[in-house]
Amino acid sequence: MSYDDADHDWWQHAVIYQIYLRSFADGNGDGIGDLTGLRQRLPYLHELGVDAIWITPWYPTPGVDGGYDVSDYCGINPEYGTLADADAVIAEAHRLGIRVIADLVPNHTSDQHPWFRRAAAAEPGDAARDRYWFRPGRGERADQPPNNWQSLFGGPAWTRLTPDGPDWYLHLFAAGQPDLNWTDPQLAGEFDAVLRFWFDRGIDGFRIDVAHGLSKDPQLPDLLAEDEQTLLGGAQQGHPHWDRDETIDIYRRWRAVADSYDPPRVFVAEAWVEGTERLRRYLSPDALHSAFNFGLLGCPWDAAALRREIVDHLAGLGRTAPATWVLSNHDVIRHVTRYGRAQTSLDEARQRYGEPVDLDLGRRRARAAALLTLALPGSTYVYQGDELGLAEVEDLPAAVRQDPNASEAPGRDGCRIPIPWAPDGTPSHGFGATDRGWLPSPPGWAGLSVAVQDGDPDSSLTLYRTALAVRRKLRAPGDEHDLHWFEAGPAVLAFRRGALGCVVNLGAEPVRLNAGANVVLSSGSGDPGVVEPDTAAWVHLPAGGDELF
Ligand code: TEU
Ligand code: CA
Repeated sequence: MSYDDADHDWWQHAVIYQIYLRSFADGNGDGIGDLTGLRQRLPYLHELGVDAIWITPWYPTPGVDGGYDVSDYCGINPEYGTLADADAVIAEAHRLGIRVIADLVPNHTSDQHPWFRRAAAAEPGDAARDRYWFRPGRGERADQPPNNWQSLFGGPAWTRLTPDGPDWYLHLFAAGQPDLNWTDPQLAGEFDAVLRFWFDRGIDGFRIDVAHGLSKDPQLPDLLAEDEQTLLGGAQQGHPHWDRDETIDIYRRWRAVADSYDPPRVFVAEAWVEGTERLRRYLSPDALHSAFNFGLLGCPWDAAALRREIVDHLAGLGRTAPATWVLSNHDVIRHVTRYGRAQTSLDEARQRYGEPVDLDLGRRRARAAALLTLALPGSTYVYQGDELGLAEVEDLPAAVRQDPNASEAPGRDGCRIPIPWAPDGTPSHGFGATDRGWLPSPPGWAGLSVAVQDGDPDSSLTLYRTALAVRRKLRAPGDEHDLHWFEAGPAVLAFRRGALGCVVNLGAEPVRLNAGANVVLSSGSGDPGVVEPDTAAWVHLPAGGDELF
């Protein structure tokens, strides 16, 4: 299989698999995932049937925030390999028909990036300083932060450059991640060169980290009220550091670069903004192609709530951009665990971390959710391990945890555990040749490993493989914006996208399908004509039929 180079719209209907590189596959046995490991496992992704992979940051980094602290945008972290290894991954992925999306981190660099070192060494007032946000502290001794902004990882968003000097620098994330100043006249050109560097190497697009954060109000005013200090500050017009209109001008410039390539390269924005209306501002034929929709991350397992999310997202986007669907990623509690605890929001899921959880129920619902999101119009993201039904690992000892994010204690390590490949008796279940990975694996994960699930008709892996194959087969051009709902009671989601009908039962009673319904896939087991509670079924509806019930 290979893809069609002339299909410039592939991103409108793609299934994109997120590679958390450090935890995917270890090629040299040092316990850390790497590019050789990824290349060796590309056939697995080919067999899974994904259209593209998004690889989390692979650049040189001190590793303060899992590589989201970049010290060289045009290199490869030696732990992960070399530029030649990256080239080999890109070439081999393309040979297998898989497109490659890299991760761009334009909101901040590492404090070890030469730009920051140069800026920090320069005198106040020197032009080198303009690349970041330096300000004198408040108070007579300048020992108070310049304003009241808070880091997303906890504490003030400012760190003093030297213990006694007047100047502080801004970091909306860790202190090792100083925020870039996008009003610096040279910076845009620097990033154009970074885009070209990777596009020239053949990558198909970029995921843009913190895409809602690049521009700041140059006055750096205090946030007014406690409630403005939230991540989703975009509800207020003119938030001083989130979701500002100037940011979109940066993306217009990037789009011109992406469009100058053949085939054109694409962008997906990680923009945490308030609602699809605001997200839409980023999306247009002269700005970004698509953006993650995080609506499902906090959505409870509830038919009305899910339907509202789906309807609002599709209506909010109109035809400006394809819908996107995300159930999990490397920043949030895995959805097997969220659904097993029946949380009603992402915040609640975080508050209930470590509480008793029904993982059988969570897995049952996660299987149904997979069929739901893979049937919807648009593109769907699968986070590595979703296809195996992995749950959050919540009992990691504090001593092995690495995530600096103190505001989401105990951090995000529990969704970043190495992938279990085979029950080979090693503690990391075949992840690498060494005893254990950079984070320890639960002993029980041997039974969830790829080799165990491979070929088992009831496994989560088999469900995903079959679903992706059916999705590919039944898709027709034009399906991207097509969704037709059927009314089947308050606890049931039933809809058709082109020739694919989907019924999800979120209630307590079984739902019987029409006797003639051609059920092609079920997330449950037993009679395919009955959709049991917490399961979903796919029905082939040729010629847009409606014979579901
Ligand atoms: O995340 C952006 C971000 O806002 C995160 O704080 C996220 O909202 C939070 O973890 C949700 O639980 C991106 C990356 O995905 C994340 O891994 C990085 O830590 C962050 O940027 C800084 O680069
Ligand atoms: Ca390795």
